[in-house]
Amino acid sequence: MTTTIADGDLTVARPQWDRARLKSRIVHLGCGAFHRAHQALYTHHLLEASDSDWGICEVNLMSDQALIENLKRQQLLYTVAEKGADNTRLKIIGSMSEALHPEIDGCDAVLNAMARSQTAIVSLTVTEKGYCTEAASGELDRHNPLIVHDLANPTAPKSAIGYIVEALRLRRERGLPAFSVMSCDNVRENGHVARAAVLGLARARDAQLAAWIEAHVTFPCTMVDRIVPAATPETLQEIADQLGVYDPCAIACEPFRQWVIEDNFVNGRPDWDRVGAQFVADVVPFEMMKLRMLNGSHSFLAYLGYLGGYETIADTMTNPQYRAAALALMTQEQAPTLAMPEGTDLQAYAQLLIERFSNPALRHRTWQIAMDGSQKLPQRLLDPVRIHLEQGSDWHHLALGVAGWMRYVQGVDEQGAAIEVVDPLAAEYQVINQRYQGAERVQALLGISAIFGTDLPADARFVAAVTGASAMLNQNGARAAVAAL
Ligand code: CS2
Repeated sequence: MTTTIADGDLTVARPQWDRARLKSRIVHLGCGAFHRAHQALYTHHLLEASDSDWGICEVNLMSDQALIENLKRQQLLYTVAEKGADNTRLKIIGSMSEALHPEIDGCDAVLNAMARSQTAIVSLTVTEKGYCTEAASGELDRHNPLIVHDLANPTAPKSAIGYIVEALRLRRERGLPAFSVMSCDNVRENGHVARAAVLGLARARDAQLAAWIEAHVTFPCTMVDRIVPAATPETLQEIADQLGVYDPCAIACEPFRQWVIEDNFVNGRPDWDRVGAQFVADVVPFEMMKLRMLNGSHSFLAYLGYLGGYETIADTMTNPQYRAAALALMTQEQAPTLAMPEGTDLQAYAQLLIERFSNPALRHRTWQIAMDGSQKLPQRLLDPVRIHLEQGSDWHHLALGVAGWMRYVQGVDEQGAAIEVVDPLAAEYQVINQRYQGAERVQALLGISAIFGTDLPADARFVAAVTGASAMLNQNGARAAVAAL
C-alpha cells in the first residue's frame, strides 16, 4: 500500500482535534482548487480555534472524480501550501467530513446528504457557467442542455441548480427546515444569481415548491478572494518534497485571503468571523470592488499578457508598462465606478493587488485566467464601461482590455501559433473568425448579445473605441499597445 498524507511521516502536524466531532453540516458543490484553499481552510482554522463541529461534505458533480477518490483514500486530509515571495507555509487541512461523487457514490447519496436534517448550508463554487443563467437577463437559461436534462429527469439531476432544487423538494416532503444556499463564485451579486437560477428551475417544476423555497431559503451573497492557480505536476512535486509525502490533492496559493459574507442564514452558520472572515449586511459593494479591480485587471493582464508572450501573471508584471497599465486601469477607470462604504481605501487596495500579482512564487498562467471570457467580460470590464459612457468619462484602458479579448479569441497568437481558446462560446467565435476580418470581425463579435447586451453595440462611441483599439492592437502588437496607453 502506498503511504498517504494520513499515515506517512510529515514535516507538519496533522489536525490535532478529534475529527469524530465533525458533522457534515455543510454540503459543498464544486471541490475545486479555490474551495480547498479558501472556504475549507477558513473552516479548518475555525475547528482549530474553537469547539465548532461544522464539517464539510465535499461533492464534485461532473468533474474531477479522481480528486474525490484520492480524498477518500487519504482520510479527507490534504495540504495547502501558502507561497509568499520568499517562503512557503504548509498546512494540513482537516475540515472535510465526507467526499462524494455521483459517479462513485450515486446521485441519491448526494441528494440524501443535502436532504438530511443536519445539513444547514449548501455552498457552491461551480464557476460562472455553473449557474446556467442568461448573462443579459440574469434569469435561468431554459435552453441550457443541463437544465433541459434536469427538467426531464428532476430526481436524477446533473447541474448544481438541479441538485439544490431536488434536495429542497425532498426536505419539504420530509418536513425538514430549509438550508441556506451560499454562492462563493466570482459572479456579481452571486447570491441573487443563485436565487434566480434555483427559483427559475423550481417554478418550471412546481409552483408550490417554488413558493416554499421563496419563503424559506436564503441566498447570502459573498465576496471571496484568494489567488489559487491550478495545480501542476511541478507544484505537487515541490509540495511533496517539502511535506515528505506525495499528496495528489495538494494545492498552492498566495498567503492573502479575504471573505466578506452577507449575514443572512436560515439554519445557522459557522463563526467564520473568528478566523478572519467578515459578516456584513451588504456585500455587493465589496463584490463589485473585487470583480472590477482585481478580476478586471486580471483579465486585462491575461489577454494582453498572453499575446505579449508572457506565460504567467507574475511574468507579465515584470514589464513596467504592463504594471503601470494595470495600476492605471484599477485606479483611474475601475475605482471611480465603485460606491464603497466610508473608510474604504481603494488606492491602498490597488497597491496591494499590484504586489499580489507580482508574487514570483505563484505560477498563475495567463492562459488559465483567459478562459471563459464570455462569462467574465460583462462583470469585469463591460459594466464599468457602461458607467463611463453614462458619465462621459475616460475608459481607454478598458477599451484595450476588450480589444485584447477579441484578439485572443481569434485563436492565433502574434507569432502565428494556435491559441487553445476555452470558452462555452468558442464555436461561435470560430464561425466569426472564418467569416470576417478587421472591423467587420469586431462588429460580428459585438453582435454576441450574451456578452455585450444590445445597448453597447448600439452605442457609436463604444463601437468606435473598441474598433480603434483593436486595429491598433492588430497592427502594433500587445506590448506596444500597452506601452502606448
Ligand atoms: C481569476 C480568478 O481565473 C480568473 O479568472 O481572475 O480566479 C482570481 O484569481 C480569483 O478571483 C482571486 O480571488
